[in-house]
Amino acid sequence: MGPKVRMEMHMNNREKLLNSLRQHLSDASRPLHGFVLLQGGQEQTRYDTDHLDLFRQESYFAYLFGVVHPGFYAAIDVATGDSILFAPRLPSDYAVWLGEIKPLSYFKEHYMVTTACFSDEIASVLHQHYQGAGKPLLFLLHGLNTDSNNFSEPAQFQGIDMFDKDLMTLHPILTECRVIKSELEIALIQYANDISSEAHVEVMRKTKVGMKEYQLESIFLHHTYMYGGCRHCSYTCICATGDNSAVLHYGHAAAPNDKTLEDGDMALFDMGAEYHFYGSDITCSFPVNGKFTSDQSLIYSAVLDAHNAVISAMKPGINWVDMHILAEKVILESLKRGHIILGDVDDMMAARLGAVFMPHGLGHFLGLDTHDPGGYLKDLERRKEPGLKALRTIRDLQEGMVITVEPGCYFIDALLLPAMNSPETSKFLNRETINKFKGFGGVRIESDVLVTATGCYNMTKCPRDIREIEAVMAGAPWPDKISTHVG
Ligand code: LEU
Repeated sequence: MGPKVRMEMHMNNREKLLNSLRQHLSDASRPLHGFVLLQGGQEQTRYDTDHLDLFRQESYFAYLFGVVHPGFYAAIDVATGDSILFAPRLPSDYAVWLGEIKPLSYFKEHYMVTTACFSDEIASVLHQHYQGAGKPLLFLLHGLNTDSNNFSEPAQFQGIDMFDKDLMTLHPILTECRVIKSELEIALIQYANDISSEAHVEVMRKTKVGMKEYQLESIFLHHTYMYGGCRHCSYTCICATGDNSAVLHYGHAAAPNDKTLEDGDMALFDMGAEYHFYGSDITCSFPVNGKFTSDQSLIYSAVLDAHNAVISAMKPGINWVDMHILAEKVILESLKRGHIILGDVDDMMAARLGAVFMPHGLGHFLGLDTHDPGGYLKDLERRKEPGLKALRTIRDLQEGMVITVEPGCYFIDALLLPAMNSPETSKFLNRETINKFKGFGGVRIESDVLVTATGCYNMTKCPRDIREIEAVMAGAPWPDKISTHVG
């Protein structure tokens, strides 16, 4: 079962925000008062029906307060550091249909905040607490998510007009707090990784020709929920086999992991569980019949070499774009050795040939969100070149970042055909061998990696070498004892 959740983690997160915010305000010679005010997520019904989707807290709110209930607000007093939760006032029949109506004292104690009040009291409570002159100031969360291009919605409540609002300050500061993980956050990400790694091994062992892709998805979900207490996944499971493994985000409603596994197919399973809001993001690729062919070994080894080369090079100060380029180069060199591409690898790099085989970025921050925010600090601009423009961050690595390393190599007609017709890239492509790989799909190997003071640590513990995978699929025990690091 999952480890006990420690609310101190959220207290520490609030402390970290307060320190950064106060520092920022004093650097700008601004007064150190006002309130950080966040609105938590609301429960949603399915269209016009009363079917309730299972609620999952909004991630910034979860980061600071750890609240699992919908309909909350919360404030932090910048001057005193006091934290105040605002709970919805529930109707009495909540007790009949949904369970005990918890008293405010429960929320105060359970979530380790200074005070708990009702959400219809926000304006009056904050006015009482305020110690500055004039209207109290609210620091509201408003900013761009650079993965979705959506803006976070600033809090709204009755009486907000009685406050001054600052929409600019909070978002970049709070986002930056989330980029560097604390020990307690790392422990949760490690736990999500441990149980998900174990579930991937279970999937590998149970995979047989003739099964449906969704049966493997089901084994993963069962394992992480049954043995790990993980009710949520970090994202929709991608259980792709055969040519589906060249569809980067396969597994969605219109491509629902429903192909039958055929002898000779590669599988690409990208699945990660979430535990107390913190996630994992892991991909394993292997032949469904348990034995690599030489073509499969060629592509798999190209990707594994890239994965390992990046992890060997990662340490604070290394730039992520350089890691992407390193992965591309290792893959192109292997493809050249396999006569899939021809010519000089540096010329290929200049022609951005790598993006034909790996159109996505090498990896992204991971935490409360699968694509954790903070990839593009203010003033950092996205690159324009194919492949590089898909990077979800271009930052230098820092100790405490958790980032996925997920090189891939795919045979995607929608990219190969134009590349064969383009004067810049066609000369590198060996049509004859590439045609042999039609329908191959692709390979991705993805681990979650923590940047340490001197290098990095791979938090994912799945069989990666070809021999390890073949042995595990043939029934050998997976030797690494998977231990939880939560304490
Ligand atoms: N996680 C990747 C990304 O950066 C996509 C994945 C399907 C390779 O979007």
